[in-house]
Amino acid sequence: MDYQIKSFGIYAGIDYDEIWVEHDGVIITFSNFGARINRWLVPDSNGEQKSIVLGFDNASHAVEGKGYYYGATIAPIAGRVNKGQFTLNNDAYQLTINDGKNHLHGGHRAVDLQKWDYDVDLTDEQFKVTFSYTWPDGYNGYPGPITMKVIYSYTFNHTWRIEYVANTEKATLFNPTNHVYFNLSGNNQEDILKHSLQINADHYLPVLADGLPQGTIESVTATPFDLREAVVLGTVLNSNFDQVAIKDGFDHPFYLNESNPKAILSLDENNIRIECRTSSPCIVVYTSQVVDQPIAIWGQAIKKYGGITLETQMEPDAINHTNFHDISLYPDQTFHAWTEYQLIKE
Ligand code: FUC
Repeated sequence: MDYQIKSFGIYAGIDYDEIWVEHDGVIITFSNFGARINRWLVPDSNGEQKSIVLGFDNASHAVEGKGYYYGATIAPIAGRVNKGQFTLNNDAYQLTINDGKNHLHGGHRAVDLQKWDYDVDLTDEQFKVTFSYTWPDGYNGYPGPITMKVIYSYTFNHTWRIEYVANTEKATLFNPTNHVYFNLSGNNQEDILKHSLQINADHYLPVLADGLPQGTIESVTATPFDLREAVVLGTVLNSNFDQVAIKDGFDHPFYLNESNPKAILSLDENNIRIECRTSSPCIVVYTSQVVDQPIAIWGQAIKKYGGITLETQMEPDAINHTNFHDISLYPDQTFHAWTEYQLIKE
């Protein structure tokens, strides 16, 4: 295993890095612009390196495509908060509004567009990079400051592991995720409809048209959300089941069962799969159906269903639903969560 630090370009007078980690013919890259995964390059049958995740050419390209959050760390809260409002310890808070009438993914210029400090560490067993960022008290309405670490490692068996560690000086909310989009064909011109997805979940959360959870936890049985056996995405994404139709695909939290792996995304024709393990109770699956901001990936225009996310987290808008997990973080606590995506190519 080896690594190199290359430029990720300059944006608004600040320069950013992309760390290229190579192991066994596979390359995975991370940038300090948003503590993001940016490429995961796997050789195809002709030996050509193709990225199985969507990413950006450089920092200004990431700003151009910021609404897609490719590979970025999302914090303090992933997903939407209803009208950006919540009450914690009888104090009412108002977060900034950046998605219709709601708050989304930490608000304007959240951690996805910030420069993180980092340290790298390479041993015989693994590569590790620790990204650190302090969210200022009151930024986008969140109490803080919140000190965050996102620790990525890449191991000899091609597992990309994410660990989140956070502390706060004032009672706040914390529910981060990573917004990686997979396309296992390595060709973003090919949609993900031929991919199969298995999710070890008996329940899912129905959403409203604007993406907020309705608040109920429903059984997947006899719905397109029953992915307990692997399902080819093309057979479910065009379903006229109301919860698929309302979002033109998946943009839904799945409520995970205990045993790992929680999810397996595969593309049989390329003999490739990703197994996802996590300590988090939910995976939000988003099938990249909204492509209203025309940008290119690796020089080619993005397409509808050009990628799929497996966002591990607690429920979106959890603070406003008593039946969802507690996402509060207090000064005497340390937040911990982990997720692994393992690449398996036969
Ligand atoms: C996901 C979705 C949203 C949004 C965004 C890019 O997390 O829940 O609907 O479009 O990503």
